[in-house]
Amino acid sequence: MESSLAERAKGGPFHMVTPLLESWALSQVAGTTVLLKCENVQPAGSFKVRGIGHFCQEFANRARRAPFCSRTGGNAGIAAAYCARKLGVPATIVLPEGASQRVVRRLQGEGAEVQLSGKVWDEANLRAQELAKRDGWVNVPPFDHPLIWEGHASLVRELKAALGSPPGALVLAVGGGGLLAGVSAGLAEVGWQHVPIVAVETRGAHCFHAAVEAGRLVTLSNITSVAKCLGAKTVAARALECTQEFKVLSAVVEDSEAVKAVQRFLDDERMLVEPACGAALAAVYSGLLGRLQAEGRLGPSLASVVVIVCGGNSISSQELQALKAQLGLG
Ligand code: PLV
Repeated sequence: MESSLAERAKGGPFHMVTPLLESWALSQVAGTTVLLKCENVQPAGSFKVRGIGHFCQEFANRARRAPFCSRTGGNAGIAAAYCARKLGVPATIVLPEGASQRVVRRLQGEGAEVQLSGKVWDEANLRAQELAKRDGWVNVPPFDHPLIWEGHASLVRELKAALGSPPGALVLAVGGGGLLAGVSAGLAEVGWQHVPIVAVETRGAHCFHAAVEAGRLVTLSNITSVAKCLGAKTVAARALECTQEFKVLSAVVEDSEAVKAVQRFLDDERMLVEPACGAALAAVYSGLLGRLQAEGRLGPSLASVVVIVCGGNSISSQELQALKAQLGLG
C-alpha cells in the first residue's frame, strides 16, 4: 500500500548534522581559531534545507495534500524541490528571469516545474503568492516564517553539542534574514544569547544594514550585488527585531571582497561556495573581524569564531571566472 504523506514526513528530518571543522588557513588570517560550520554539504547544497525541511514536514504532518510552491533566488527553491521529492508531492518553483540555467536544470532534476517571472526575487515572490492563492498550494517561504526559523535553529543545537561552551562570535550572511532569525532563536534556546553575531551582506543587497541604520524596515530600490541569493529588497521584520534582543553587528562588504573570499576559500579549503557565502567568509579574509575588534564592537581576544559556511548552488568554476572578470579581479 502506498504510504501516506504524514508517514513519509516521519522519514525526516531532511537535513544532516554537518561537520564543524577547524580551519588552519582562516585561523591564521583571523589570529584566532576559526571553526567552519559546513552547511555547504547539506542535501540541496545549503543551510536552507533545515528551515524549509522543517516547514514542509510540519505541513505534511498536518496532511495538507497540496503541492508545494516556492519562490527563490535559488537555494530555497532547490531545498523546497528536494523536500517535495522526498515527500512525493509536486513542486512549482518561481525564479526571477535570468536565473542560472544550471539552477533551472537542478530544479528540474529534482522533479520540480520551473516558472520564470520578474526581474528580482520580490517580483518572483508575487507570482508565487498568486499561484498559491489561485490553486490552493502551500507557499513555502524562503526566510520569513517562524517554522523556517525553528528549523534553522537546529544548527545552533549542533554547535552546542559539538562545542559545549559558547564561541567568541558567530559569522553569517544575511539575505532575507531567515538564517539570522533562526540562529538567534537557537542561541536563545541553548542559553548563548550573549554570543555576538556578525551579520554580513554585500553592498547592493544590504537591506538589513539599511534597516538597522534607519531603525525601521527599508526597501532597496534595486539589487545590484552579484550575490543574488542575498538579494531580498526588504529584510524580514523579525531579523530587525533580533537586533533589540541579541548582539547583532551588521556589516557590509563589497562584491569584490565576497568574490575574492570565494576564490581564497576554494584554494584554502578546496570547497566552492557562492558569493552569498563569500560575504560571510569575507568577514575573516577582508579583515572585518579585526576592524570590529579595533572599534571595540567585538572583544579583543575571541576564544573562537564560528563561520556559517552557508554554501549555495549558484556557482561553478566557470561562473567564478566570469564573476572575477566582471569585477576586474583577473
Ligand atoms: N537565499 C534565499 C533568499 O534569496 C534563496 O531563495 O535561495 N546564503 C545562501 C547560500 C542563501 O541562498 C541565502 C538565501 C542566504 C545565505 C541568506 O539567507 P536568509 O535569506 O535566510 O537571510 C533572497
